[in-house]
Amino acid sequence: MDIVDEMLNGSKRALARAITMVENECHDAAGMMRRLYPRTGRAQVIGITGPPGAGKSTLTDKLAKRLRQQGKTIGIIAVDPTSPFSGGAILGDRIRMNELILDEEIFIRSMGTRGSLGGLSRKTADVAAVLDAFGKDVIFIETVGVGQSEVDIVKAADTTVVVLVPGLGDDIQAIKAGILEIGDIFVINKADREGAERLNSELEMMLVLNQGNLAWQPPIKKTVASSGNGIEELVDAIDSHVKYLTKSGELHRRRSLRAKNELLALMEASVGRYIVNRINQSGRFESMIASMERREKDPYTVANIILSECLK
Ligand SMILES: Nc1nc2c(ncn2[C@@H]2O[C@H](COP(=O)(O)OP(=O)(O)O)[C@@H](O)[C@H]2O)c(=O)[nH]1
Ligand SMILES: [Mg+2]
Repeated sequence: MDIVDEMLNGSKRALARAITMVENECHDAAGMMRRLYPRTGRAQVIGITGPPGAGKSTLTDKLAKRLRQQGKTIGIIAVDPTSPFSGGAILGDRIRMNELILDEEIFIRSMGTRGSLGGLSRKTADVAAVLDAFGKDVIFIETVGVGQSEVDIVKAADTTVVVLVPGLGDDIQAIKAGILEIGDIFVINKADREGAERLNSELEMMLVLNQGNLAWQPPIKKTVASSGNGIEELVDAIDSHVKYLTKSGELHRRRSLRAKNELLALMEASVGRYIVNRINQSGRFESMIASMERREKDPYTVANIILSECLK
């Protein structure tokens, strides 16, 4: 039996190894994905994003426990660019989520972001696909929502939950427009703190301005993740969003857009590699760059020359 067979037989060790292969962009990973892909598309993928310290891990922990009570199996992918650890362990997350690891049906993987900025969203999507093929019912992707790469990561999710907290700098303008657009559900966590009401009304106003007449009005839920307050309501909101996605055809639309983007990104990467290899082999790369340095040629012209030669 090989790793895919073992994994599909339910081996958690094989699952962990398969994920490592994807993470390390192992040569065999593509062959593995070919066999796993037909088994994907069943899991519900939930993105949890927001500023550091907002309570995303605590919230994910509580949501996972709640869903376990409904008999669902869970995978958690924690992506944190602030993690200083190579290979990806986020110490805080590991410790806090340790309790969950005791539950056989919850699989947690922390992913480092070092040295893989561009490919990170694709890797995260692939790790989610592996968990999906393994048979996890619900997959959480926790990511620090600060920049474009995090927004890209969250695109792998069916439902995106944006977690905010009162008092993170008084100014709601600090909340980037990008994060308002990706939120299907907004959570004001640490609602036990002062300023939750004000954040709520400010957020309501921004969402009204932002949404025009969308079929789905992103709800705002208040939670205290550390005590579990509001988790039930959040689970209900996620359920409603899934129902909306299915009924409206939006799930299908999102997933086909995702498939298209995945394919485009993969092709861009491999065409790029192919061209760089060719030009390196020809030994003319350096001289072309030198001609740019001398301002004899501009980068557009050079790129065009290379492309037309390669595509002949
Ligand atoms: N007061 C309060 N603290 C919370 C709440 N939720 C999480 N915390 C605490 O906030 C800190 C950061 O939480 P964590 O889940 O690691 O945040 P993350 O960085 O977004 O994943 C931890 O010390 C949590 O115990 C909450 O609702 N209220
Ligand atoms: Mg966290």
